[in-house]
Amino acid sequence: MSTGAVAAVDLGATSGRVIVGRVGANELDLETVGRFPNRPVETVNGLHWDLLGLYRGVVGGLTEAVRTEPQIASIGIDSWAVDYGLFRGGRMLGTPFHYRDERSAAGVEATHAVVPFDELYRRNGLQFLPFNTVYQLAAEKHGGMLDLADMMLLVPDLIGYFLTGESVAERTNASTTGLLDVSTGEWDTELASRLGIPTGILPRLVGAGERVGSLLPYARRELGTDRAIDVVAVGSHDTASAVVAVPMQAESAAYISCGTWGLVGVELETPVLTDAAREANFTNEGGVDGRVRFLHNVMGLWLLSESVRTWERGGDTIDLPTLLAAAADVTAPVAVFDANDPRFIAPGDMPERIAEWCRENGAPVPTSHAEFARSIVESLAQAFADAVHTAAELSGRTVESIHIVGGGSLNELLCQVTADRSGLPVLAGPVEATAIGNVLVQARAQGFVEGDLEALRALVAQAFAPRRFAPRA
Ligand code: LFR
Repeated sequence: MSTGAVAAVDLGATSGRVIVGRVGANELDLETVGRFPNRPVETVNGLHWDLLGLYRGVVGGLTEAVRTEPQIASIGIDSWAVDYGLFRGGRMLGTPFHYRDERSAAGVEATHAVVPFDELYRRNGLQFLPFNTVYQLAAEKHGGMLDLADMMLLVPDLIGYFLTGESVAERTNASTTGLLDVSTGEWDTELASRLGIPTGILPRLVGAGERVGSLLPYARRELGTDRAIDVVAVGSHDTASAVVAVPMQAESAAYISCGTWGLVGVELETPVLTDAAREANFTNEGGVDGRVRFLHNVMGLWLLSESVRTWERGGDTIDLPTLLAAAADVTAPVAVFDANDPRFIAPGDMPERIAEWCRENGAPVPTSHAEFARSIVESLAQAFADAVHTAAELSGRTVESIHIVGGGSLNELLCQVTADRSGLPVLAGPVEATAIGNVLVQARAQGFVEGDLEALRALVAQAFAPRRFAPRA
């Protein structure tokens, strides 16, 4: 085995980045070479992702990647889940919608009228989220777009298609559509047909580690390279890549991948499809190497970022570290609200919605930015702790520690309060778990490292030793 370099493209809900990873048997090193904002756009028909703007950012970042490391062996792409572009004859039909667009509500009703939720759960194992692809497609049907399309590509696969011309659906992300059979891991074409979704739009499935294709000539010119660099499928659902890089002992640990969302769960070998799991709204998403990500979506740092956005729109300037320090100093009792309340999904005035929840539930309404921030942190930590305990109960696992990775692992108050509220030690980091998971799966495909996920996680633990937060009495 020799050391080599790969490029990871990681698209998040607020920003995208391109990272060069250098990996060898005892080496794991990351260098961020590109960063660009992801700014959703609201137009007359709803909330969209600026897909071409994102693609421009990807191309810029990859240009820098090949300049920094001309011999990169491959490129891997991950992003948030569920969202997609529709195509006809290779041409994108319109601008992809953002999962927070409220049009999917109508799709939920239409879908459940044909296939009730408990049957859906038996077939796809997914928690109910109003924006699961299957509901969004039902809304497209209503708009007539679905009949025009001959191909659907999830966001990371769509970027890969622009680079290589190859259309595939990577399995971890395909598992979030609601159209993948949880038992076989193949498209559930019977379900799709019953829902009026043309099965011809579903691309060929590929697994993490498989080669997708190589850069098209135009893309090589754009990137300033004459090498036909391969695009390799990674855990293209960002959470799947993040879980690869959690430095945990999977049999006794829970993980929280905390960014915009807090994805809280355990890694299993087989799905849990019980009534109790369905009622607790736990999902069985596909992991790398056929593992199961048994988890629940908690609202995450979105509550904080959307509050900050509201205050800034109102003319205030917010410095996040200062706000969190002030939140840590709050001594007044603050409300612990239900962070999972659906009223917090759509963009908007988050502080007002939190205040509204408090008034409805007889809880103290926060009176300052610091109190709001503290209330958000306490509420997230409580929801995290509850989800960890539920995951353990539903899966029969004994959980002895909680790993927090992603942006939330830098939030010391959140890590400490999660330890306090769960009564379990919290191990924080790495912050760039998603990019690391993306890099490692490519590095393994290239032969720079070998072994199962445990071997990859050992490498992560060695390169990025987690920080420990012990629960306080
Ligand atoms: C996290 C994430 C979650 C998914 C949500 C919407 O970035 O991918 O796993 O439920 O975004 O796609």
